[in-house]
Amino acid sequence: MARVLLVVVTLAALVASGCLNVGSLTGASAGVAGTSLADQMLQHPPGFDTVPTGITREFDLYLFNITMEVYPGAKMGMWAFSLDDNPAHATVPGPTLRANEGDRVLVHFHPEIAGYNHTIHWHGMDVPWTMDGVPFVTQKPVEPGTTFDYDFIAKPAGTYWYHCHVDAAHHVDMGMYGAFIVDPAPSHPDPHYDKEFLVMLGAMDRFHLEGGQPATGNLPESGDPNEYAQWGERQASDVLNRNPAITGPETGTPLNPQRNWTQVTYQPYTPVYNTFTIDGMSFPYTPVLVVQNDTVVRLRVINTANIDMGLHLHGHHLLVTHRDGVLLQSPYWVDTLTLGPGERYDVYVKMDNPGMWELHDHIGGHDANDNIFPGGAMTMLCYVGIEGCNDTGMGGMPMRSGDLVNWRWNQLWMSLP
Ligand SMILES: [Cu+2]
Repeated sequence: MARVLLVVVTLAALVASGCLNVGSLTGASAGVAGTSLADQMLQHPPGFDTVPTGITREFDLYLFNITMEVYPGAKMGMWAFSLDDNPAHATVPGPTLRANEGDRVLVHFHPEIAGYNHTIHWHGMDVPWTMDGVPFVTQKPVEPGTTFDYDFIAKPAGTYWYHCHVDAAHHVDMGMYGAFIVDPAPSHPDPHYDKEFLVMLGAMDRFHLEGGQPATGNLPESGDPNEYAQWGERQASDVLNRNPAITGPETGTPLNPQRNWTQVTYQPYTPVYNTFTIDGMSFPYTPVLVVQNDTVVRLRVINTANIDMGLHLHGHHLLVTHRDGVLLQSPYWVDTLTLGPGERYDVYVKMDNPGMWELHDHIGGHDANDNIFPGGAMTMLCYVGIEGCNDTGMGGMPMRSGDLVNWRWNQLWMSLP
C-alpha cells in the first residue's frame, strides 16, 4: 500500500509542477522525469523504501586453509570461511549470512592465511562505497592477522552473495564465497514457500587447486605453490610503487600516483575448469534436495563461477520469481536456467510429481569430474515416501546424491530377470 500511495503522490506532484514530459518530439527531456514505466521504476529502485530496524546482526568471519575432498579422490587445498576461529569449522561455500531488510550488519573479517591479502565484496547489496571491498579503491587489502570491520544496512531484500575481491576470479575459485540472504520487511513479503534450498553453483580447476599434482595429502599450505612462490616478489614490487617521499612508514605510504600496474600484476591465472560443483561438492558428494509432496519449494540459485552455469530440473516447471535478488513484476516459467557469472535467480517449484528427479547443469561437460561422467554439478531431488529418500532433518548433514543413486542402482540390478 505504501508503494502505491507513493507512486500516486509522485505522479500528482509531477502534474502539479508541470513536469510531465509530453511526447518526445520536442526533445530536451534530459533530467526531467517522465511517466513511462521505466521512469516510475527509476524513482523507486530496489530498496528505496527500506526502513532501518534498529537491530544489529554481528558476525565474525575468519579465513583458513583447508583441504576438501570435492569428489572421491579429489582433495583440493582451499581457502574457506568460518564463523569462529576454529579452522575445523571452515567450509566452502562459506557460512550463509542472513539478516532482515533494514538490519545493521557488522562483519569483523579476520583473514588468517599467511602471504595473501583479501577483502570482502557484498555482491549486489547497497552498501556505502567504503564498505564495497574493492582493494586499492575503497580500502586497503586486509593483511593476515589483522581485522577489517564491514558495517552497512542490509538492503534491498533478496538473494545475494559475498566474495573476496582481491584477484577476484582466482580467490573465488579458491573458495572465498558464501550466500547472503536479506529477508524482506513485513510490508512487502515474498510469495509463500514451504521450504527453501540454497543452490550455489561453482567451477574450479582441480589441478590448480592441487598444485598441478595428484592429491597426495601433502598439499602446499596455500594450495597454490606458483602464486605462493611469487608472493614475495609481488610484495617487493608493490613497495617499489609507493612513494616514500609522501609520508613516513608510521602513517602509511599512499600509492604512487604513477603506479606501474604491470609491475604488480598478479600471477597470470589461466584456469582450466574441470570441476563443477553444487554447494562446493561434485557428484556423487553433492547434497540431495529432499522434499514433501504438495508443497512449494524455493530454490535460491547463485552462480559463483567465473563461467556460465546452468540448472535443469527434471519433471517440474520452475517459476522464476526473482532475478539478482529483485522480485519480478512478471514471473515466468522455465525448465532450464542459464546463469552468467555472479547472477542469482530465485525459482519457486510446485512439488506435485513424486519421484526421484535429476537436478543438473545442462552445459556440456558440467556433469562430469575432469571429463569423466557422471560427476560435476549434478544431484537429485527426491520426495519423502520414495524408498531411499530421507531427510536427516534440521541441523543434520544432507544425504549425498551418490548414496541415493547407489541405492537405486542396486534396486534396478536386483530387479533384473
Ligand atoms: Cu582473497
